[in-house]
Amino acid sequence: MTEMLTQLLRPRQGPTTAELVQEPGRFGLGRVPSRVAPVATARSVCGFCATGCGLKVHLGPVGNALNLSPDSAYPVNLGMACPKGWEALAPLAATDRATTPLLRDPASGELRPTDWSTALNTFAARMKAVQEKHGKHSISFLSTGQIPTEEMALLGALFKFGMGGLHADSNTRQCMATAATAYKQAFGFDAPPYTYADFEESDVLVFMGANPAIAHPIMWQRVMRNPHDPRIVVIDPRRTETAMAATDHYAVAPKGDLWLLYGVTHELITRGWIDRDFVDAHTTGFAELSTFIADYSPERCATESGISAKRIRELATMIHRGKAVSFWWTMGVNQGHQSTRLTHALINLALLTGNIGRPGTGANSITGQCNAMGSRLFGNTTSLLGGRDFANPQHRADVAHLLAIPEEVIPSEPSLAYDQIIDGIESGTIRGLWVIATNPAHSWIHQGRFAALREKLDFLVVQDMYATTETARIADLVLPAAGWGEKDGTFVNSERRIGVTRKVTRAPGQALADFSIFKLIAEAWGCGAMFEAWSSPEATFKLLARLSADQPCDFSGITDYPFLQDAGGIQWPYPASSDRVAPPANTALNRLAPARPTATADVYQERRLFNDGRFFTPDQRARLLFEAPAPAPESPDESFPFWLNTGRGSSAQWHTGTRTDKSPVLRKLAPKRVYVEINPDDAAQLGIHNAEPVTIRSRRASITATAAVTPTVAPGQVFMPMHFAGVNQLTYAAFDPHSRQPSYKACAVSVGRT
Ligand SMILES: Nc1nc2c(c(=O)[nH]1)N[C@H]1C(S)=C(S)[C@@H](COP(=O)(O)OP(=O)(O)OC[C@H]3O[C@@H](n4cnc5c(=O)[nH]c(N)nc54)[C@H](O)[C@@H]3O)O[C@H]1N2
Ligand SMILES: Nc1nc2c(c(=O)[nH]1)N[C@H]1C(S)=C(S)[C@@H](COP(=O)(O)OP(=O)(O)OC[C@H]3O[C@@H](n4cnc5c(=O)[nH]c(N)nc54)[C@H](O)[C@@H]3O)O[C@H]1N2
Ligand code: SF4
Ligand SMILES: [Mo]
Repeated sequence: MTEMLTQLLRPRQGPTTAELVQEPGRFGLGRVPSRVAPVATARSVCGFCATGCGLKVHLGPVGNALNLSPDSAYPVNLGMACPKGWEALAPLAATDRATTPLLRDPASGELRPTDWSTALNTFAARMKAVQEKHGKHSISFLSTGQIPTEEMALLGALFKFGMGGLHADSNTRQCMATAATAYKQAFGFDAPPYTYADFEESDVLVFMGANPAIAHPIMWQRVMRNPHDPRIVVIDPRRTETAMAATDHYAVAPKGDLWLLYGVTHELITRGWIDRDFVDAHTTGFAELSTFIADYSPERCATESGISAKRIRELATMIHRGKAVSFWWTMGVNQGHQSTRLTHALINLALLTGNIGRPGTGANSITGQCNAMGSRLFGNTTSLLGGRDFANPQHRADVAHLLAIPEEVIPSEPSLAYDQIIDGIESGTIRGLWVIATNPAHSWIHQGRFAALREKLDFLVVQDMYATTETARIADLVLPAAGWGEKDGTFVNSERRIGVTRKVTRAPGQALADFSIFKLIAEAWGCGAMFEAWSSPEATFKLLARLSADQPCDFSGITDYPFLQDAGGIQWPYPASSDRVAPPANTALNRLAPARPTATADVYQERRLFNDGRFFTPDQRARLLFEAPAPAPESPDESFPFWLNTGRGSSAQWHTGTRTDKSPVLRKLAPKRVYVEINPDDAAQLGIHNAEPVTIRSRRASITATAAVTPTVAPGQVFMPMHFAGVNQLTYAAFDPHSRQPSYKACAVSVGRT
């Protein structure tokens, strides 16, 4: 360990971030200090959202990042970027970066700087002590969708195969668990089928519970480039920026979506507006669905969905008339008490109407974080490396063989989900927690309960870029991590495109790449030899490519980072066997031209799944799944008369703000204080004026916010952005039973003048 540590901490060429901070204005919207001219450019992908835009980072004479611009040759963003992308370098220069490990001093109770050796030895000794006292499975980690796949895979492998842990999850549970679960159940694999070209090729686009104009601005730009004069339908209780720009807004009642979609399905089936050939050849469950849906006439669905029978029929007609209809969804669907079945209701619409596998179609989950897709495939939490199943002996044997590790170290039991890990901490079965690149003390649902858990943990480790996050401040040990731009690796974006992210500047002080931290922990734990082949991010990538072979996500044809980079990123699947003559079974390799291509930017750029109607289930048929709608676990009543909806507030704010709050440019573009949007009628009735402070109460907490009186929220509803810490004190911890994703967007509150 000592040798590895010395090597990693050896002063490297180029200035440190701290030195760069001394030159104000050096980062940002294209500002290059006059005396430093870029001498080279590195191509990278953005580390915020899952759009995965290509960025060109311009480097100074000593190889350090000066500024950046969007990459016009990258097939995702075509030269565009949103404010976060333009400002991606600014958070690296923040003054509150964690620059040394910090250990809580028992005497003073304060976090104090320590050296890496002490930090690593403490990590190993205290986690092992917890395991000895409370059992192997009494330690746990909560990780992320925001570090490269190579790091995520190393973490998952280290924890489960090296440290003997079992219970681990990531913030993708808060975000993508529903889409992943629904795809697995319906398609047999977690496989979003689309490519971004579909935004431009549909003539009807249905967005449900998605606000891409704010949350995925560059995807929205792709929609705006659509030349087919499309119908754009937005299903959202709020009149969002996306809804305003759409052709049709369906202001569905909060959590009324299942009723709406069942009304539409009823209309499609009773009118015979379905693609019977496709349904018969490629799906199962149609007879059962037809029987079930008979009870869901548009008239019956109107009351609960808040949408008139006439408009339900109009939506069915639009879908029927569309030549290429695509269905897109994000958190308004994934975060709900019945979210998996709601996702299936959308997937059913695509399957019933044969809108899948062709340009401009699909049942398409939009991903949130830059590498949520990598986390889903290689996090080694819910599924075994490469989208495999821990319970399947053959899968365990394959992984053991490929990694040259004993089969016995691979657990066969499933891990607890995030909320169950939290329950485990509450009940005392989980005593050691390691939090990597997520900030649950702000983002997890029902914070009051989360805060109380700190007392129950024997050891809390937080590995983050900043020592100031809500979670880092309550840790026993803080491990300082390098961030995006300070390390190499790959991300998998929303359309399954694997892209390379590059180290373009040095991490400050003694902060290390998460990859290096995991390697050092493996050494300190005594299992370093198991990860010898994982010698660098790129070596790990090659290992993962081999691990992906013969899986639906097979990318074994990608040889190395330069190949990937030259190609402008590559969407999986890209099997070695495609070599690269014919499309592999099960997939459509659209626009694939030459028989023996080289990896150039105009080859292999767009592909979608399922053009042959063959899915990844054992019988290759997709499943039509459904369930009767159930009321939300908490809904407004006399004492708490409003629905509280939460989500993204502005395109300049990222989640808990640890990164975006560090950019002066982004701070200017974002609201300063927590606010609550309330309808003018409700405000008038309560005597509330715009911009005055109000108190929001739920059964769990009460917080003060600034009133934003606006007709974009319907009467009886209020909306708060998730970027401010108090919001999750109000939320109610309900979960979808299949995906265990929290229902962040529906609880009951009261609003009153402060
Ligand atoms: N600027 C910015 N961009 C981001 C992020 C960020 O923090 N900031 N985060 C990224 C991540 S991780 C994610 S997951 C995505 C999230 O992207 P989105 O899901 O698009 O964003 P949200 O605002 O969370 O939720 C979308 C919409 O769901 C609606 N909604 C609420 N309840 C319901 C309901 O019952 N039915 C329906 N149909 N709609 C409902 C809300 O009104 C909201 O407009 O954004 C990504 N992009
Ligand atoms: N009320 C409400 N709550 C929500 C939501 C909602 O819609 N409403 N949305 C949910 C969703 S979809 C999501 S995805 C979550 C997001 O919730 P979080 O994941 O908790 O939010 P982030 O602020 O992105 O936290 C990421 C942390 O990782 C750190 N970090 C960044 N890069 C690196 C790195 O390379 N290495 C390390 N070690 N650390 C790094 C950052 O500093 C930050 O502290 O919030 C969820 N919470
Ligand atoms: S849209 Fe997403 S990936 Fe593109 S620049 Fe903005 S944050 Fe980055
Ligand atoms: Mo997310």
